[in-house]
Amino acid sequence: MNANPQHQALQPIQLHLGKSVAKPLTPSPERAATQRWSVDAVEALFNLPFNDLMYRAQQVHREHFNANEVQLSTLLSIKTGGCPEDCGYCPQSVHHETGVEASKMMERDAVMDAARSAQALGATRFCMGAAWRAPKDRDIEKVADMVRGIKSLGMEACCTLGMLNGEQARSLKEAGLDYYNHNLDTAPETYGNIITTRDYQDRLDTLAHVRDVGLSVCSGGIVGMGENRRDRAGLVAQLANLEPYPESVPINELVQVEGTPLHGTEALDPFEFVRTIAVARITMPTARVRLSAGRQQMSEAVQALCFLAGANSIFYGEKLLVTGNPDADRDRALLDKLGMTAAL
Ligand code: SAM
Ligand code: DTB
Ligand code: SF4
Repeated sequence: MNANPQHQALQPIQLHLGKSVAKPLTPSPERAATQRWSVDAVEALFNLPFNDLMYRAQQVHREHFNANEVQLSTLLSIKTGGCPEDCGYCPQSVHHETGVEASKMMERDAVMDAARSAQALGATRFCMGAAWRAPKDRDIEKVADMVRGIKSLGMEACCTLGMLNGEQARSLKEAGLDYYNHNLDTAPETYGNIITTRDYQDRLDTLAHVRDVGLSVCSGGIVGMGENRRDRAGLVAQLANLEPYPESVPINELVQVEGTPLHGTEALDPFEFVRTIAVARITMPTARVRLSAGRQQMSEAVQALCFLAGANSIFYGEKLLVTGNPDADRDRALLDKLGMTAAL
């Protein structure tokens, strides 16, 4: 037996899941034995000396992936602004004066042009985002048509449209959608400080609908919103304890937009961001961990540390939804410098 309590805390523990956790339809065999992580165990990972944490993350990463490959996803905002939700980080909420105008849903042809350009630049996944609390059924029909278009190009398709019911999730699945993105964003305890127009259980319910119809799950969160390390551990534990855990885990650093309540929040120490990536990698070994929003403000050295910590996906293309992202040629130059290649 290990006498060091920290080492004991590093072992995931097996527990039965409560009602509130999304259930899988048919977990793949390697995911069937998902282990439950206590917040203490995840926090103990965060508390490791930096080099030990990086070593452990690299070991896990190399067991499951080519450590020199990164998956490229391109985002497109197909319906921007005017969102009735009050998420404190988001420039697209009607509750905040950010100068983002509400616009109508894009036409299918324009979406297809954007997808073809993304594919020509090397993206393999195309993610369509909409500033909705929850789509209407007629919105789903239009988006399903876009999904069929993306699939006809041979790309992976992902959508992030807000809360879904089971029927809507099924329509998207039938159209060929691969992934649905729906972030838990923060720990359950801090959710009410950031968003008041919905609760954590709403997020878990949508994730359960998405799983139930056999869609792959993309779910992660935002760090740098003034939370503490325990809160970050709480977010990662929630994600890792979904059964099965998400196939894609976007870790966003808050992009501070003037006019949002979180503008002016003290910036997160870059090493803490890298630690979050490493802890996500260790607790969700086969997931694509995506170094997501915040790269425009991030040095190349910190991005390289994120790859070392197990990030193996990025948002690729000059724009996220409404804010900027590094240009594609800058990203290709960075990957070249690091001897990394795009996953096919
Ligand atoms: N409306 C849908 C929803 O909230 O689920 C989909 C679009 S919403 C913009 C998708 C995600 O973008 C959010 O869950 C959040 O993680 C991320 N996001 C929004 N604003 C952000 C910001 N300023 N910085 C970092 N991530 C942000
Ligand atoms: C995710 O986790 N991050 C993306 C995507 N999923 C939809 C969005 C980031 C948004 C950053 C601020 C903006 O441009 O609106
Ligand atoms: Fe709306 Fe999504 Fe922005 Fe929240 S994060 S305000 S739900 S677009």
